[in-house]
Amino acid sequence: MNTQISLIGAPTDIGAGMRGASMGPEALRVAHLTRTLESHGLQVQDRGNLTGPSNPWLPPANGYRHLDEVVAWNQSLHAAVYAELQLGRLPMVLGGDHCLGIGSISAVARHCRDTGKNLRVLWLDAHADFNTNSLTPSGNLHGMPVACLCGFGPEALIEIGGQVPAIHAKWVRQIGIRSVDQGEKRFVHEQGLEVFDMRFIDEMGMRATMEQALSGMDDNTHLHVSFDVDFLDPAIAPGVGTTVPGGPTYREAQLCMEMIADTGRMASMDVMELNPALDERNRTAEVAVDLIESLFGKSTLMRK
Ligand code: EXY
Ligand code: MN
Ligand code: MN
Ligand code: MN
Repeated sequence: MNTQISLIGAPTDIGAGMRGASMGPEALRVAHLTRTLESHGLQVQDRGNLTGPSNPWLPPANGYRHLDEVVAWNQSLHAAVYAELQLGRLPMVLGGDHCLGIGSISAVARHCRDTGKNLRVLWLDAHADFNTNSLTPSGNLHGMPVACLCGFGPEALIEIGGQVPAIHAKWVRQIGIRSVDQGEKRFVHEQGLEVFDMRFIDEMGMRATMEQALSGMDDNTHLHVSFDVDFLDPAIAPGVGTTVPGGPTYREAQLCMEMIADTGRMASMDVMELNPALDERNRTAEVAVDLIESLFGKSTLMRK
């Protein structure tokens, strides 16, 4: 795996239904993200934070809240992630809310087109994030990034990566899903997204789930991990705006990350939706850093 990591802070809550995810990047830094990665022999460059429009806190217009601002943040993130990939580095986006997945993953998809790689996206989340402006109950764009990436969304967002759609639904595997809106659920089925929901994980266990979700990759696969912190059970991760009970436990989440690390294929990632305003003494940020450590192959005594 690439050992040259670039941290890109995107301090905004522009697509969320609650304020506070804008403080996510700093909370991850306070939880010693850089030092922790360095302790595993990784070379980390913290590129600091992107800047963008502030949150005007307005109601939806045409089914979208803050569309212009969401576009601006994602354009800027797209450029930053693409630049790091061109330098041969592994970009780690520190969100920020999950609408930023559009800028991040569209950049990864563009890089994969440039280099002839096959893209696989692992979407770790309580939510499918597959709403459109007609399906959304809220207008919040953090509930729509996967749909936008698959070509369903406002023009200015779906074309950020230069090709529409940026990705195909069949490249995506969603894990940990347990909150999907009615219309969104139909659309997920219609588009054929592969979803390993909590029912599946309950019945099959995390190991079999990850074996399936990670199957079919090869030396030419670029694996992108989009980690929405609300993937985790709220008992271990209260610091998010949209907690949903019944998520993976600490050990299940660790195993998920460890199995991703074992593939050696992860080449870009996001850490999204951490909301320090809702956290308790930064403990959700600390859990996120623990899990990121496992994503980069922190091993126990049992393995090399
Ligand atoms: N499905 C709901 C909506 O679209 O408003 C909630 C979305 C929450 C999205 C979080 C970040 O993953
Ligand atoms: Mn590359
Ligand atoms: Mn999400
Ligand atoms: Mn979520």
